[in-house]
Amino acid sequence: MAANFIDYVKIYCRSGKGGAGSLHFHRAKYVPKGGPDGGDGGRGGHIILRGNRNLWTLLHLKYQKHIFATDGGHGGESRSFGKDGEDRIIEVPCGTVVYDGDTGEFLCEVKEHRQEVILLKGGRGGLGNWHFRTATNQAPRYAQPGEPCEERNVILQLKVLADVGLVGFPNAGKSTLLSVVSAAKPEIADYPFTTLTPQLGIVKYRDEQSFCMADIPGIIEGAAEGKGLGLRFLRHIERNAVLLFLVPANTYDLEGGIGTPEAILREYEILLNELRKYNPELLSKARVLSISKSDTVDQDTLDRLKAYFNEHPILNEDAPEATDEWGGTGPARVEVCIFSSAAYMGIDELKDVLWTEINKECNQVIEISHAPIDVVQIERPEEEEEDDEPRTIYMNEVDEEWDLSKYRGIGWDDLDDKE
Ligand SMILES: Nc1nc2c(ncn2[C@@H]2O[C@H](COP(=O)(O)OP(=O)(O)OP(=O)(O)O)[C@@H](O)[C@H]2O)c(=O)[nH]1
Ligand SMILES: [Mg+2]
Repeated sequence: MAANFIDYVKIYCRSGKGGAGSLHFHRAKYVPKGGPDGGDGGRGGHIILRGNRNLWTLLHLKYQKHIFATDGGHGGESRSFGKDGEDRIIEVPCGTVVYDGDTGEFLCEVKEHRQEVILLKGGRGGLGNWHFRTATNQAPRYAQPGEPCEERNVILQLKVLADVGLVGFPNAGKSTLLSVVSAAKPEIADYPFTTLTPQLGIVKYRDEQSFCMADIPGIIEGAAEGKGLGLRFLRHIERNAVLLFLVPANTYDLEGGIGTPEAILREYEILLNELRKYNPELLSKARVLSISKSDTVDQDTLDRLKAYFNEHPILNEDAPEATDEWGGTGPARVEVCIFSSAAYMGIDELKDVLWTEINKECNQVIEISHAPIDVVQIERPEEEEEDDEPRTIYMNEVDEEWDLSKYRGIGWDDLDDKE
């Protein structure tokens, strides 16, 4: 499964050259000085991207390194036009963003089914000499050449379009939630980083309504610096209307113990911080904080948590101002839900809250600017695979993490000295 989820490809594309206009004079028996009759060249083929909602990944482009459109044909005698070059249409899933492969600059994006975007324009064909005839120059001895083609490396990145994105530490129960509310069958296990690639699920809601939920790999503190799986997958929640934060109820805090509001808020803040480092615009999205695995703590703890968050509502200062029940405006409130996927408790309430948030007018706009990407730093999944030769670590190699000198003076060294 993991190998089939391709959300990054780099392709070298070239549109077609325009055909040259023809330089030709009409010739026929008994027609002296037949005059210019060179026809125009044809247009070169475009490279076009077309959205296709039946595609979910860029897998079909993984092994396609070059895409070339054909050139336009040259113009001919008797004012005949050259043939237009054939366009090349690249089918991509909705939500594909295109960057320049050399500079990382954002070029365009395809969001809707059947939406077509011309990525590279084919050159226009040149005009034949027939166009240049004038009263004073009845025999123009020139015609236009065709326009050159365009060529560039492009990077296609998929940013899936879901309504709700799950954000949480590894093992928070994200995949379990997705498997309970939708028909998706993500891998679930009690070790961190079970989910390695984003998963999507369609959540059925009451009368025939549904919304889409995206489960992405867990985030840990320092993800922005590349720890864990890094922030590579965060782009998949860039366009979600609502972010659902998951913090397990049995989160441990050294001071307070298990399941205290402080422990939960601390984890929530770490997650927020990582999102901020990735793209501060993510913070302006509607958020819901959910406390998962509620079956792992006793009822008293849950009651205490509920009471605490009722008294101390969490506010989302970055979101657009929300209107409250009394008509006033203020920072949007982050709803807090408590649920357990294992015991199926609180799931329906959670869906209610999500549905309300998705349909709020202020959350409808999910436009986000696509920052240029760093083409040098960017990870290339297919190249990483080749590079996993086991590395031997030799004892005399001084690695900072293995630097034993800092342990000198404790334990063995003391013994050695004495001997
Ligand atoms: N008791 C209890 N256990 C749960 C609940 N939800 C998930 N778990 C367990 O928590 C562990 C991790 O669950 P996952 O759904 O794989 O967690 P995840 O957030 O997807 O983790 P990663 O994919 O590694 O980021 C599994 O062993 C689940 O069985 C719950 O509601 N109650
Ligand atoms: Mg998972």
